[in-house]
Amino acid sequence: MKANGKRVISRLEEIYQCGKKEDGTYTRMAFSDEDVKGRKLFASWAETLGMTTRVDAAGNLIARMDGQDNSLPVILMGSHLDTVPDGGKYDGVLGCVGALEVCEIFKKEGYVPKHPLEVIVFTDEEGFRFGKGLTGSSAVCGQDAGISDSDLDIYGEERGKVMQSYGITSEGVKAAVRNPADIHCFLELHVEQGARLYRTKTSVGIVSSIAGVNRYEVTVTGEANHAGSTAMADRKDALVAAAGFINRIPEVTTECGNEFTVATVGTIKVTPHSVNVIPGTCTFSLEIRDTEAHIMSLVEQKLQETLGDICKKYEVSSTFVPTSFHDPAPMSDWVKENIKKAVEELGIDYSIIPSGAFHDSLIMTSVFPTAMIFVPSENGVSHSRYEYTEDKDIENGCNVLLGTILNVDKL
Ligand code: HGY
Ligand code: MN
Ligand code: MN
Repeated sequence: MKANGKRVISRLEEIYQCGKKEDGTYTRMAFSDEDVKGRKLFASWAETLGMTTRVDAAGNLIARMDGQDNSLPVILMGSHLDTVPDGGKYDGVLGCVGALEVCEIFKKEGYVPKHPLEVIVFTDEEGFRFGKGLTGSSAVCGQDAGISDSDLDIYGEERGKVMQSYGITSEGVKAAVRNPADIHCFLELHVEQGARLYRTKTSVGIVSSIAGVNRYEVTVTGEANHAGSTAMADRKDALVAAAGFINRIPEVTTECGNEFTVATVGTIKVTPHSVNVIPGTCTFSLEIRDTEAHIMSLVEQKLQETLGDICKKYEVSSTFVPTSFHDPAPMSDWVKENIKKAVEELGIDYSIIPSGAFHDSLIMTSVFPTAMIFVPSENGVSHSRYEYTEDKDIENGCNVLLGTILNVDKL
């Protein structure tokens, strides 16, 4: 049995087109019309295969194929269809389309697995709309998704209203929790989004662990004042102090971390936000990621100290508020072993690598045996319209997923 690479690639393109927007980007923001369109298309493919589809209480779209013994726990595969703004063709979509391909091959070959199979399209993995993602996987794992109907998105719209497009509520998502005994394992095929496989010309990555991610909201408070009549020596400019701190982040992170340690300021706003007023406050996001929790703590501590020193120098004050925490997450040994077996059977070269990006698997691995298969991203580019993975790598990834499902189905 072999995956049909052409079919997978044409489906990636079809889902991509669902994200086409008037501004020229291809964006499927969670809960948007484009996202809903993509999910409908995906559900129609599954239904054509004779799979049953349902949307759970967290808005996860689930397509199911019966096994020989439906009392056995489900083999779950999938990823997400939502994108970042001006995103690429592969991030998330490959894991959904690749999982459907496994089901399609089984159907066409008349092969009925022992376990029932489910393909899951998780709700709002990216989280850029409300600043918090992994919503669907958190709910499935019985973890607090940290959402409320009164949350405001980047356009000032309320979450409760926005999520109506999926027919879900913030309180209701909890009902999507799954029993660990009901799921045999979870597999996610994904593009690497980094450059390790590409640079080493390696076809497949077996993910060892997913970097943890801690987020904070930092606010520097100075004094708003007249931009013309306040002498430089008299200013308490919140933005200048914040810029001084942000400028130090790369150095501090590199000093206490390793090659996987990263820290990023991704959003920033000042008040009162006027050309002729010295910024009185500057609020920005800070994110720290690493594969080891103690390094994340050390970076946090050093950055807090640096912020304190800089604020003292500029005579301003600051707050440093944690907004979300996810520890680094190892993948399941036995599921990884079955990926390795599949790769070796296929004679494909591979390496074992960590994931710097997070995925729904970061959450899933806390409850269900979980592992990830990576394929190369050209030049390591992702979260961008320039994201690209070669056709042969897409096909390899789908075949490795297929081989792994055959292996885990025997257990
Ligand atoms: O941000 C992440 O790592 C994920 O790709 N959403
Ligand atoms: Mn992404
Ligand atoms: Mn993704």
